[in-house]
Amino acid sequence: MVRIGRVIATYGRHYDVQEQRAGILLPDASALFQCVRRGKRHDVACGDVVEFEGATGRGVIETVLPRRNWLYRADGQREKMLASNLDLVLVVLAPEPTPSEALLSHALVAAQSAGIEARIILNKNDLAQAGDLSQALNYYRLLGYCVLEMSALENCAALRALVSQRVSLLVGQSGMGKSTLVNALAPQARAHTNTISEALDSGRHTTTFTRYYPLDPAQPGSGGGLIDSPGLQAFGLSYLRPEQIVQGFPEFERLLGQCRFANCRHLTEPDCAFRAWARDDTQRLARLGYLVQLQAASTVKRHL
Ligand SMILES: Nc1nc2c(ncn2[C@@H]2O[C@H](COP(=O)(O)OP(=O)(O)OP(=O)(O)O)[C@@H](O)[C@H]2O)c(=O)[nH]1
Ligand SMILES: [Mg+2]
Ligand SMILES: [Zn+2]
Repeated sequence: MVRIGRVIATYGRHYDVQEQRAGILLPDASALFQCVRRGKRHDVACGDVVEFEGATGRGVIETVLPRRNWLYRADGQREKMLASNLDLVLVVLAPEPTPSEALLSHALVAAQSAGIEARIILNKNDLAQAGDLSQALNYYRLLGYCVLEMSALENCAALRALVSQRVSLLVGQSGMGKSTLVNALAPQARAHTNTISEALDSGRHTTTFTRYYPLDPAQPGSGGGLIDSPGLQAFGLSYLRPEQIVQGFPEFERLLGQCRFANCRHLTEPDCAFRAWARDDTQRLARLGYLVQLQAASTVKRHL
């Protein structure tokens, strides 16, 4: 029997699919099917709406229905679809472990190029070093990004209002508190979390699969939900063209056309407007570095 469902978890080549009717996920346990993909294809992401053949809790995904949007990263030829059909991307940062601004910048570019709204979450603001991180994030606030400060352990009410009725993906480095935020907001989630030292010592990330947790388990399809994902170390975007990449850097986009050479790579070329603007400012120079890094890794030809 062909059914329609939403992929609520991806484990390597296995997928949990929750059946839906009229676009609404069915809440009962009998609506959950453990599926594989027909033909061993590797094109299924958490959030996908699929047609599947299913009976007694097992199934085979036949077709992935058209996606509204999707977020994916690619390092060279290796591609990984993170999730699809999203309303919001939450990039989670915390003062410890040491946050990577490159990862933040690249995740923001990914969301922008996918046409998905993004917010920056400064988690663990109960820690003393949170003030320094907040100050560093002023640069992003001035660019127009919204930064929400919270503590998953003490108070994350600001996030509750934002995610209600929407499907949000949490992304970020390992140990930032993504799963802890999910547990605080999605009742019955019980996503596995771990102390940072334990997680890093073992060399493994705590969360190893991507999973959707409904905010209202009684109505899994209508109250919105959070998608927890494994920690990332890098967010390669080699599938974007250089001119798409610069659109995710608003401070440099406005300088387009002002370098002496139309094909300026903003490295050592004379009269580079990007470098002139960044000159002695550490944060501007760092951002230019993240831009140049993505452009250099692009595997798509320049169209200039
Ligand atoms: N002080 C403090 N600790 C927090 C907060 N949120 C999470 N933590 C701790 O940070 C550690 C890592 O949290 P996780 O939720 O497992 O981190 P994660 O981002 O899901 O990590 P991965 O699954 O490896 O990607 C745990 O020990 C949490 O208790 C917070 O707001 N304040
Ligand atoms: Mg986790
Ligand atoms: Zn230039």
